[in-house]
Amino acid sequence: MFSKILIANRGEIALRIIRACHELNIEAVAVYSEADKEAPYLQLADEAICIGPADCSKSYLNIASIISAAEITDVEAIHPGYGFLAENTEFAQICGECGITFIGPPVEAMKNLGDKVMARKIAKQAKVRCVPGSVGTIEDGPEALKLANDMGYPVIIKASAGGGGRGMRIVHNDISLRSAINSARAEAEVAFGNGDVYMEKFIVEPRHVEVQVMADSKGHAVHFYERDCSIQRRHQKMVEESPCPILDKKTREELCGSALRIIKESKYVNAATVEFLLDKDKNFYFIEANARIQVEHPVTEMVTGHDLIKLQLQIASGMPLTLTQKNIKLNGVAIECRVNAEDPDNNFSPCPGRITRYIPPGGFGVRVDTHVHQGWNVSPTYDSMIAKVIVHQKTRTEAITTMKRALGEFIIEPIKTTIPACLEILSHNLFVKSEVDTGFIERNF
Ligand code: MV4
Repeated sequence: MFSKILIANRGEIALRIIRACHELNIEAVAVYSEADKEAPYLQLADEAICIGPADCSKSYLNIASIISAAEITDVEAIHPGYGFLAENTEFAQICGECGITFIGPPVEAMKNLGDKVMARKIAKQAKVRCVPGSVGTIEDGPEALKLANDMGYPVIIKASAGGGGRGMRIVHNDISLRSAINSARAEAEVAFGNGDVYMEKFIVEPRHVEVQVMADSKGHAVHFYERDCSIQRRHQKMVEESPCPILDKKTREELCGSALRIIKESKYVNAATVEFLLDKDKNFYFIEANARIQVEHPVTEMVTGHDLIKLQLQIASGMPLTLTQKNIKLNGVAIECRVNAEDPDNNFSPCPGRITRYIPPGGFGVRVDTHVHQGWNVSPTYDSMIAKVIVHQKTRTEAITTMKRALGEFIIEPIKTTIPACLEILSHNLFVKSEVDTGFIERNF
């Protein structure tokens, strides 16, 4: 096992990783920007190093600065958390060249899954159903027109290097197809430096269901069941839960088995999330895979009882998974609500500022993952997510009750947060019945 690692991230996930390190007797080196120098989790770290100014490109995204910090502190590995450099193949490669273990997948697997056209090919080789669509990339010519007509509109154009909703165009007819392809291409070129796009049949009002998997370097892989992340607004998830409340046992087995086949086919190591769309008839289709730990990983931890960050550290250090699939059982229901410093009455615009009163919830079945505290100044420079409230109960009904109770207790003043919006979602009868899809927020709020 490692004796010392560096955490190339900030906020709640940096604190989450520090805690896992300490339970494994690993020294944790934190890095921070000038804007985060007062963060109390830096005191919990065994060492803390300033890596630059508030601006992310000069600190948390500054590869040279982070590698320097790792060299100076003589760490064996770097955990990238989520966001920032977590899926940056150049960073993972440089870590390797410097003799530092990147706590994540091998560069090759990361490149293959990061390229969505390649990921579709891998999924097909693994005999996993993808959304019907183009075999590879498409041009704005007659072939695209023919494919769209063969499948029938609507279709969706996606950037091969994209993800999370950027560089996508929904197309309803022949007339707008060419311009959609060209504008998606242009947007992808600017955003990702790669203009490749592909086409899929547009699945109307799907649920977003994702499978947590973990693979070791010996070729052994297990899944930790699925999360339903359908409650999202403009591609930002707001409420996540595990398990997906509408899956039957057989579909769940097929879904999780499919995710594992993709992971094995791509020679993947460490934590991954395999994303699927679930249509009205409960058919699932692979869409993409994320090569990182995700924000919503705690719901999976609560229902399976396994610490995913510890497993990441063990696997990255070369240890084999001692877990077998039959040791991973679903127990109860977990729900997570993201608390963002945003104003729901003002189009969810960021609402930074100093927190003068802060009282977090607690009690039976409640977990709060956060780095904030009374007196903390929420910076406008970073992501607006400031806390995650996770509840775990025997049934979904009880989980909703506990979450409403916990969010009701949570005092964060004077900044505006998404707590009232989450409470509205939890009280909505369609959410209670779980008759939701990815358009739920836009249609109902
Ligand atoms: C889709 C889709 C429907 N059909 N693909 C959104 C983020 C990215 N991970 C994939 N996404 C989607 N892919 C097919 N074939 C619906 C979404 C989607 C969405 C699309 C447009 C506008 C809002 C959306 C919200 C959630 C999901």
